[in-house]
Amino acid sequence: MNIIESKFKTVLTYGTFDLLHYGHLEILRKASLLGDKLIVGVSTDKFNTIKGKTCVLPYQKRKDLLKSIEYVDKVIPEDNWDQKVTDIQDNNIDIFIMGDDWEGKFDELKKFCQVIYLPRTKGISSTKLKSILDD
Ligand code: C2G
Repeated sequence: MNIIESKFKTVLTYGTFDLLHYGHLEILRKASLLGDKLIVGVSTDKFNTIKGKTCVLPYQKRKDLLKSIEYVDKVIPEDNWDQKVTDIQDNNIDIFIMGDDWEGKFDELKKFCQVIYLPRTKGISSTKLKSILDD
């Protein structure tokens, strides 16, 4: 009987994940199905300033929410644009996932792992939720 060796696969993705919503859950769920372990890099408040994003929820709350998701195995801080290669190497990442609003932007990572852009979930965004909160 030949046992097919199926390598343990680790998946990595990044985001701000402010006001966690079903669009975030959808990409995280799909990412988790592509491997055995899902690591999520959450943008720190300082990095969000660099990204030009203002968050409703501070880093710790965004991190706690992500850690409560059953298919998220590990949450790491995202402090800058340049840490991805180190994160990929340090965590033995096999697959890097981002929503297709980032299509092509991280192709340089193909040297280190598989890069897959998944379709964004339509009709929901943290920005839309913020505008409702501001009403
Ligand atoms: N997303 C999605 N569908 C939505 C909204 C977001 O699939 N309706 C995905 C985005 O494509 C992204 C992830 O959810 O892959 C996180 O989205 P954001 O929190 O907006 O993250 P972003 O500000 O794009 O930060 O270094 C990468 C950056 O940290 C990404």
